Amino acid sequence: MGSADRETFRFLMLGKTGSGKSSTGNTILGQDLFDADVSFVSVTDDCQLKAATNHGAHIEITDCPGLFDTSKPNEEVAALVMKAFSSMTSGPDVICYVIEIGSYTEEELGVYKRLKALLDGDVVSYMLLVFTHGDRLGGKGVGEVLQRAPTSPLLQVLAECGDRHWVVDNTLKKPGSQEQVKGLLEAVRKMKTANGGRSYQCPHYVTNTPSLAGELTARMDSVDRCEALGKKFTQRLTSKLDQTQVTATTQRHDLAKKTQERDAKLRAKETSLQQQVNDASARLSQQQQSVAAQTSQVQKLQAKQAQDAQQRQQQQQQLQAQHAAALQQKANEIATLK
Ligand SMILES: Nc1nc2c(ncn2[C@@H]2O[C@H](COP(=O)(O)OP(=O)(O)O)[C@@H](O)[C@H]2O)c(=O)[nH]1
Ligand SMILES: [Mg+2]
Repeated sequence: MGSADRETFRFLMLGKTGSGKSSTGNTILGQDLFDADVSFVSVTDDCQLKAATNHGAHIEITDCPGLFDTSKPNEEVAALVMKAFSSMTSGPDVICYVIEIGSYTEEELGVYKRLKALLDGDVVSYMLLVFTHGDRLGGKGVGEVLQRAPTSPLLQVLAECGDRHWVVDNTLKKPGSQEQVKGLLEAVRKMKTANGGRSYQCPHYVTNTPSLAGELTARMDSVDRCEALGKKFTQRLTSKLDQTQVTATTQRHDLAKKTQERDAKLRAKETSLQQQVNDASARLSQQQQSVAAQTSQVQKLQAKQAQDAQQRQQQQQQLQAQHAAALQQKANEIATLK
């Protein structure tokens, strides 16, 4: 069977120098055709195309170094993108955005945005995030690792690429290394079907003309301008936030002072009221004592009056008895005289 009849997969490898593009290319090809660079320096900016048969498929890989190096001026990045696309025999079936697990910065997100600006809207349907250094995960899924970093700019990229990702450990030897590749080819097959079997064709890169280069640079500059505007906006927001915080602190102090004053006033009022209540109850208790004393005096007087009345009654009775006896005696004397 000639390579024309075989199932074909075309990969474009993008990513920062040292992220593991060449090593991943070799893992996918099943042989070391790219030079893996231990010095972490992009030796050449030239795109390299390597092809091999692996897992019964014809695999073409274009390694495009330097594109994600943040120090590169926009014109150079634009030229590299043109070079990468024009060096492929046909557009890529999958664009591998190669990222070393555990290292992703806002700066890299900026480069990703620039790349998107250079291509067209369809590009995200062809993107697959490749996380190298899978040996660091220790059996955990990359999703689990990202969940622990909810603010990572990588989450935005992952979401844009429909959560398509592949974790690779390029240190594995065969057959382990090739078990991973089987999984990758399965995922790419699904992507090809989802993309209607069409490889990625960016209409801008059919011809490589100076006017095109100009347009690309303009696109990149517009991303720069957006970023600058974003930064200004963030600065304005930050300064507003600072002002708000100062105002809030002043208001908090004022409020605390007012609360203290009000509390002191309330405490003074409470003390004065308590004093009044104490005075009133002291007065009340004095009055109660005096009423009790008066009542006891009245009771004594009443008892004395009752005693006097009884004495008077007794004396009256005695007088009456004496009077009656005297009258009887007189009556008896009169009767004797008669
Ligand atoms: N431990 C480990 N090292 C890796 C892995 N992939 C790449 N490397 C190492 O990372 C360094 C850079 O890799 P390379 O493929 O040259 O990166 P490139 O600049 O993107 O092409 C090399 O030393 C590789 O051996 C991986 O999955 N695990
Ligand atoms: Mg390389």
